[in-house]
Amino acid sequence: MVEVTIEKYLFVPAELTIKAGTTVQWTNNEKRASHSVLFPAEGALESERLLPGDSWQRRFDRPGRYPYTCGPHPEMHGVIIVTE
Ligand SMILES: [Cu+2]
Repeated sequence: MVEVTIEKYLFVPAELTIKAGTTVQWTNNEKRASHSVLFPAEGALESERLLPGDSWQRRFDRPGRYPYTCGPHPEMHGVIIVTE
């Protein structure tokens, strides 16, 4: 499993390359703000709202480029790049 943290309205790291079959876990490390993880290109697949301390996981089985944002904060951006 690989970790992405959410802090100061940023996904850290914003760009992450993983191998197919890897699970990514997003954890909200904010003190107050809640966020989500939203994949607009995939039927707007979205996590539940993550309160501070909450985590959400997604496993990536297919190689490709998976850009995402945050539902309530569309200015936040990240991308998962999945390789063979
Ligand atoms: Cu957000």
